Formats: sequence, structure tokens, C-alpha cells
Amino acid sequence: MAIAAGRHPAWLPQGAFRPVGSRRVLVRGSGPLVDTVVAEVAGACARHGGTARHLPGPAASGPAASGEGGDLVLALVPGATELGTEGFALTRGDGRVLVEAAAGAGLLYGLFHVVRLGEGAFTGPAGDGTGARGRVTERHRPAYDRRMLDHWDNVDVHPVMGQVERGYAGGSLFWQAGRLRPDLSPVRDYARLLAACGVNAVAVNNVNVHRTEARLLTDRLADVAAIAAQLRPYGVRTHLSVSFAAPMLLGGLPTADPLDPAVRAWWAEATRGVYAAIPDFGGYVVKADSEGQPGPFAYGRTHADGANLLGEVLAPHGGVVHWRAFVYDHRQDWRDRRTDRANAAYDHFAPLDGAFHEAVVLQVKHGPMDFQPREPVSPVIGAMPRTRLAVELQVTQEYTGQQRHLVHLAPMWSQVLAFRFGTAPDTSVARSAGGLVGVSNVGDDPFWTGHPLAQANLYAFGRLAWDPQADPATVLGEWIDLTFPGAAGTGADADLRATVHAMMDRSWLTYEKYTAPLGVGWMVTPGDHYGPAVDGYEYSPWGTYHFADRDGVGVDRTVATGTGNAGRYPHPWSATYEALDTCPDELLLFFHHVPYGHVLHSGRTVIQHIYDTHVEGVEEVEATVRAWRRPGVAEAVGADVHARVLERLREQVRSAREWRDQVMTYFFRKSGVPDAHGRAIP
Ligand code: GCV
Repeated sequence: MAIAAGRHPAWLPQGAFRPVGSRRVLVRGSGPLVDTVVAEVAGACARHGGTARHLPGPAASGPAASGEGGDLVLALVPGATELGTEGFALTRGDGRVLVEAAAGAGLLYGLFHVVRLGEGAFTGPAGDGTGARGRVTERHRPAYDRRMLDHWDNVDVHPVMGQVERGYAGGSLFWQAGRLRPDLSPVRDYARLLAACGVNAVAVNNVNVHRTEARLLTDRLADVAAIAAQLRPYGVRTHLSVSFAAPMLLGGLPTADPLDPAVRAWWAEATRGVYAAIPDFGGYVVKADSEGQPGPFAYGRTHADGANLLGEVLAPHGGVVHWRAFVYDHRQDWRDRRTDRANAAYDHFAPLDGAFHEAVVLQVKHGPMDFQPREPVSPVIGAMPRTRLAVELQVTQEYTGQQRHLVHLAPMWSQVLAFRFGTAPDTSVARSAGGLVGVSNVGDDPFWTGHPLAQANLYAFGRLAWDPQADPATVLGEWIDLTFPGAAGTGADADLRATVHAMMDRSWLTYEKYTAPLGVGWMVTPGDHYGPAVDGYEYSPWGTYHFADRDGVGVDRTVATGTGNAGRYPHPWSATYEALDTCPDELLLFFHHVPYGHVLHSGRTVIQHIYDTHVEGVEEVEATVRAWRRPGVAEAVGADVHARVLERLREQVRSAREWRDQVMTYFFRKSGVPDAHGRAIP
């Protein structure tokens, strides 16, 4: 098994399999995913000189299995139900490794875990953190059953959005100019990469479902089945975005009213058809009453009515509907200062808590707006304890530099996942959620993600979906070591690891510095959302404002005098955000409109913070370029990766300077306040 030539191997270069492939490996058990494990092991051993054996019968649990011979034994132990279908137990020490799992998926994840550990799996200290010698067993189970990527891929090339909406990595892996791609082997490679970081579900088309895409549910279902066949061997289930108006668009019915018996019968029949073609189909994704997509409001019905209809037809087959909470009025009037997009999802959905069918998963964006570089956590996540929730993250870098800027997103996601609505640990975002969904950043680009270092975001998404408490710097370290096998060594190679860490660990904060300040967001060019346009959205219907004038800037979202958004949070956050003196600096302009001379907790005024951070942000990007150009880096990462990253970094510097100059000039002109350090502002 190897990523096809012509595509970067990402975190599965052949060298990553050397520690496994150079040993005596035994696989015990049978089943489709065990066959995948066998094929992986056989390929690695053929390449690296080891030996691979397969005994189809299951193993007895425990030491009996480990005594069967082999440096690495991967054994299916059907009785080990405490591991679940995807978990595995890893016993290692004394140079030998035993992976046990109750099901094939667990065995596959166990194999990729050993690959991740590398030579250290066999020679390093046992992984219980104590450094103990001898054989120690660790148990690994994913935090969430569903760890999913949504592809915003169109089947037809959309006249404005292209083949992939908000895609920055070329065309779609699945679709090309209206058709299924004739060669789906890259999809198989993609599934392999996903399994190796823990993702187990993929929605194969855009949540904005246009006319052609709607047909994937019925007469173009064979296309979806063909994709599912590529994903299945790596334990990745296929999901489909569907149009709420499908009964009209495809079924010729006069209505899509969710309470209409004919509509319900149509969905039940369509869903039977899907499961006949794809027995392990995961379910539907629905964007309803949002940015022009049809939904239940047209019939005077609630979103629970709409979602429950689909939950009911999917449940008998074991499927779920991911129903998105991204519902807001995109025809706002900027003169109206009471209506607030940040309140919309909460106001629509929180009152429906407890009203959803058990096969409905409410998919909530992590912030109340739309994937800005800094937002508070969405209050919806803390307000619906009786609803199955999935938190949606944006791996594709729509608002974070579009894979032209180096922005490592895992630190932001970790912060979101660790946020607690109350004081108890089970009030964290991670614990409130039952699943994690990421909008994929992958396309048909040879590096998968356009910017080669953006692969780390995809990897981190999978790892955090498996373990939301994982440390983002550790996850980045794993990614570096796997992707650039030499980086784990000493001397110049150890330097590469440090160099890449230094470039990436704080890159999100760097991006935040040179773009929109203090949580206010949105100063991007309307439409394509790349580059600065401070007033671009200021007088638009999209509900995304900063309200800068000569005296101050920011959105008053207090209960006392503003839109009341702070009051959507439970205590103590409602009070924390409501009061100027307790609101965290980084969210100040999200919750408050303040004078330019307002002094932050940092001791700087708002205007000086804007000046300073924009200068610092550009300096940090310039330092990043210098780091990448250090001697030895190109050799260690490969000339192709080096050249592509350098090209992107050059654009990042250009763009960051443009951001700096426009934002500083804008606020200097508005406020008339000079820079305390006397720097020239254009
Ligand atoms: C798929 C933002 C993006 C849209 C996207 C939407 C969504 O508004 O700009 O391209 O549509 O989010 O999440 O549905």
C-alpha cells in the first residue's frame, strides 16, 4: 500500500512504515477491515524486508495471543467488547508489540497507532508515562463515534463557487465538471490517510445542494455508491448532503412540507433506495433555511419537524441526519442595530432542546458567527443538553488565509474544545458534543491541501476528533515526524522539527494579529473572503459589522445596551462578557463598542493594540519566511514541498503587509490618533 505516484504521501510516506515493515508481523482474524490490515502489513514487509503472516482465526485474549510469535502481533479478539468497535489495546515492552481489538476497525487504528509511534513502539519505554520497563498495556478508544469531514464539493462547476465551494486545493477528489471522476483511486488513498488520523465519515457533496447534486439521492446514487466502495476498506462511512426540497425537485410532489404524508412516504422510499445501494450508508447532511437553501420555515414548520422527518426515515437503517444549526437572516439592514447574526442559531434552536428525534444530530458551528479567526464559543453548544450535538470546525481556511497563509488551526480548536460553560468538566464543549465535523480542506492538488503545511490541519482535526484533549503541539510533532521522517533524528533533522514547530505553533495568533482585531472579525473582501476590506461588509445585508466611527469600534452585544448576545451564555460567562472590565481582551470588540482610548487588560489602548499587533504580525510572518529559508530545510522536506511552501509564504508576506497597511490606515484616519511609537502610517 502506498499513496499513488504524483501525489504527496502526506503523513504516510513509505518510510513511516519501516519500523513495522522491517519486523516479523502476525495478523490474526478475518473480515473486510482485517483484510486491509493484512494488505498494509504485507506491503510494508515486502518493502522493508520483514515477514508478514496471516492466521484467519481469532486469537484468545491476553498473553496467549502475545506468545504466538512475531515482533508485532495484531489480533482480533472478538470477546474484548470493552474496547468497542474502534478501540484497541496496545501491549508493548521488551521489543514486542501486541495490538488487540474486538473489531477490524480497531485493529486498523491500532496498526496506524504503531506506525505513529515508529521505532519507539518497539524500542522506547512503555507508553504509560512512567517510563516503566516490561510489558505495559494501554487502551485507546475514540471520544466520539463519528469523526466526520464535510466536503463542500459541487458536482457541476458552480458559476461563482467553482468545483469546490471555499476550496483552496484545486478540484474535487470526487467530481469533475458534472461527472464522477473516472479514476477514484485517489479517494482510496484519501481514505487511508483519514483512517491513519482517525476520521471515519465523509459527506461527499456540498451542503449547498444545487439541482444536479440533489440527484445524487436518486438517479445518481450509483456515483455515491462508487465513492463509498473506495472509502469502505478504511472504515470510512459515506454521508450525503440532500436538499430539503428533494420531494419536489426529484419526486414531483407539490410540497416538501415535513408533516405531509406523501412527503414522508417519499423520503422513506428514497432512503430505502439509498440503503439498498449502500448498506453501510451513514446518513444525510442538511442545510435548511440558510443562505437560500429550502427548509421547513416555508411551511410554517419548525426545524425539529424538518429534522425529525429525516431522523425517522434513517433510524431503521442505522443512519443519522446531521441537521445544521447555521440558520440566520442574510437579508439584514445595517441600520437595524438590534438584529444580531450572533443570536440567530441560539434563538432558533435552543428553544427546541429535547424536541429532536434520536437519529438527529444538530451540527453547530463552533462560534456564533462563521469561522472567524477569533470568536467566542457558540452559546448553542451549552444550551442543548437534551439534543445530540456535533461541533463543526472549518479545516478549509476560508477566513484564515485560504491555504495561502500558514495558519495551524489546532490550537484554536483545542481552546474551543476545552471551553467550559460551567465549572464542571462535563460542561466543556468537548463533552457537550457527541461528534466532531470538519469542513475538508482537501482537493485534487498534488499536495492534497494546496499549502503542504495545511495537511497538518487535516491531521490534527482527525486526532482531536479521536481525543479532544490531545495537546496540539504534540499532535503537530506527530505530524512532523510522520510527514518528514528525518525530522525525528538528531542534528540538522532535529532542527527541522524545531523549525517547523516555531513556524506553526503560534501561526494562528500571528494571523489574528495582522487581520481583524480583538474578536471583531469580518474585515475581509466580500464574496471571496480573501484579503482586507475593512468596510467591505459594513453596509451589507449579511449581518457582519464592526461599527467603527471616529470615536470607537466594536459591536455592543451586551444585555444592558446592545443586542443581548452576552445574555445567551450561562453564568458566569454572561456576566464575564457583559462587563467591560471582565471581558477578555481578545473578544472585547465582539461584545463591546469602545472608544479608541479604552485601555485593555494588556495595558495598551485599543488603537495602540491595533497598531502594534499589525506591525508585529507582519514581522512574525517575515520571520517565518526566514526560518523556511534556513540551510538544510529544503533537503529535509524535499524540494517540491519547499518550493510550494515558499511560494505561499511570499504571498502571505505580501498579503499580511496589505492587511497591516489598510487596517492601520483605516483606524488612523477614523480616530486621528497617532502611533505612540511614531511609525509612519500610509
Ligand atoms: C457552504 C459560509 C460560507 C459559505 C458556506 C456557509 C455554510 O457562509 O461562506 O460558502 O456554504 O458558510 O457553512 O453553509
